[in-house]
Amino acid sequence: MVNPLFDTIFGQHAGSSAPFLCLPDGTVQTYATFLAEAARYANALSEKGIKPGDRVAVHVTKSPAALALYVGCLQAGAVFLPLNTAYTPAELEYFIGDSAAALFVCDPAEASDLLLVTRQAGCDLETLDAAGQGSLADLAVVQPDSFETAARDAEDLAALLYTSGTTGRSKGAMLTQRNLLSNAQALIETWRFTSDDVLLHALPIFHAHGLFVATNTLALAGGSLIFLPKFNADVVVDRLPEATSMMGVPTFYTRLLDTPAFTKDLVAHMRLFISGSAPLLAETHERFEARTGHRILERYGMTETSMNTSNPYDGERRAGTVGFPLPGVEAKVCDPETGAELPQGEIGVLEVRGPNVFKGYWQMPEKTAAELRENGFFITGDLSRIDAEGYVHIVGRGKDLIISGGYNIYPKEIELFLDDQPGVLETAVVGAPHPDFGESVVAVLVPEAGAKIDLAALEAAARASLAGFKLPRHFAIVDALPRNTMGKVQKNLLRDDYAHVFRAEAS
Ligand code: MCA
Ligand code: AMP
Repeated sequence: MVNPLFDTIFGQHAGSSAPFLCLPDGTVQTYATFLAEAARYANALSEKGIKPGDRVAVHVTKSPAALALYVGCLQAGAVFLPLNTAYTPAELEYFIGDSAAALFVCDPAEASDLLLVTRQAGCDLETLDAAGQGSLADLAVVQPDSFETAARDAEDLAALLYTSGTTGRSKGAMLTQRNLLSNAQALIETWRFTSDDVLLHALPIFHAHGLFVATNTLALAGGSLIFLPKFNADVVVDRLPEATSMMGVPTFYTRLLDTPAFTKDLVAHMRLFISGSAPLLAETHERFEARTGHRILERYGMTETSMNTSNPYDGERRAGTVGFPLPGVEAKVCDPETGAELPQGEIGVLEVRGPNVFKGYWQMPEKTAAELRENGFFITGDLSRIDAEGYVHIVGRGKDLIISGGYNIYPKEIELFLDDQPGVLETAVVGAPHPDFGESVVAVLVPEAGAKIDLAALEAAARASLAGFKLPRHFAIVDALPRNTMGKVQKNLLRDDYAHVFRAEAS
């Protein structure tokens, strides 16, 4: 096989008239139509001088053309680097520079803001909008609709996905062909996807969940996607009758439960609902079953590893657990200090090993060495316990991380930004339970002596620099932060103090 990932997942469908993308306007793209467009993008990339191994950074709205660009990158052997559409130009500058991307593709509306940044980084800029129009689309439309697939090895990089770090600097997780292909194969086997499946796809395609878990898996199975631009509960309710299955973050499920038209009859025909990216409350699991008769199947993964564990398809889907290691994946619970495996039932840091585990962080050998052991085990930073029957429970996080609506937010990044604002002496950022997003961001600020913090100005500055989902939704101004005898901020106390701020807002 020339290019294992492309050939096995997508290339196998060349010329197939089976449906692949069912679009909001009711039209359907067959695999053949979609692959012809992907090949035109591969030709366009090649004409731009993109060679196998070059990074192509993509900051575009979800659309069939954006997905064709992803598959075109795979066929051309380029390394696909998707970026959250909420990122601001200030945030994008780091990713373009750090990855040394050869090409940056963005919406035409933001091209002028990013032209200088890309020029300085020696990176080309092309555009693609939500309707599939733009300079890259113009180049692609005149290309042949077949492409000689670039040869790639299983260990070659297929994608570079940035994931924030506890120090505030994002790290590029290097994902190989083997990582992505092995995970899609394990998921088909575990979740029983076939060519009869129609997956309701309302996730973004700039993260592992929507791009790899949903898209690669369904394409490998030869199934189709109801490909929606974003999650909207009313639209999802309209389209669910055509679906056999759905994947989502917990917020999707809580929002559906708040929608009266989401009834047992509406989903009686469904085969499978899957949740991940953030903890699904046992209460949501139970409410969902009471409403629909379906037990949501919860699974657990990370950008660095794709999926690691899943509740069983046939056996008991246990609320509050993430199930068993996937085929080919090993999981063990270790002492956070020594790394020694702990006796069964004890709480420690989960470590995982398997063909799904990434190759390391892009140009960060120290960080790679700190998190990826020489024996292949990756230290997830998630606190877990494995019960007597082998179910993995994620009981907390050893890392300072907030997960809001399935997006990861690293407090350090927000603190570094807020510390720099006028009148601010120091800050602590913590997560608090949120009825819609699961968790949301609280910023606790200490003013400089004699200074008054202008919260409106600070919020405006934050909005200009940080993606909207990272913005604190509650600010508190205090005289001092609680510290232990070592001088370390006691975030656990702050989490307790502010645990009710969003609950109070909701009531
Ligand atoms: C949007 N906003 C948010 C979030 N999303 N605020 C906090 N947390 C969020 N997740 C803000 C926007 O900045 C905006 O604020 C306002 O909400 C409305 O924006 P809109 O885009 O309309 O929001 P929405 O449609 O309500 O989006 C919520 C959502 C979305 C549907 C839950 O965030 C989503 O699709 N999340 C999925 C994330 C995901 O795919 N994660 C997978 C990561 P303002 O009005 O102030 O401007 S991969 C991963 O974690 C691993 C591998 C795994 O295991 O899967
Ligand atoms: P990301 O960096 O976006 O890949 O996020 C990965 C993190 O999301 C993991 O390390 C976990 O902390 C969290 N996560 C993903 N799935 C689950 C789940 N089902 N339950 C609890 N936490 C989860």
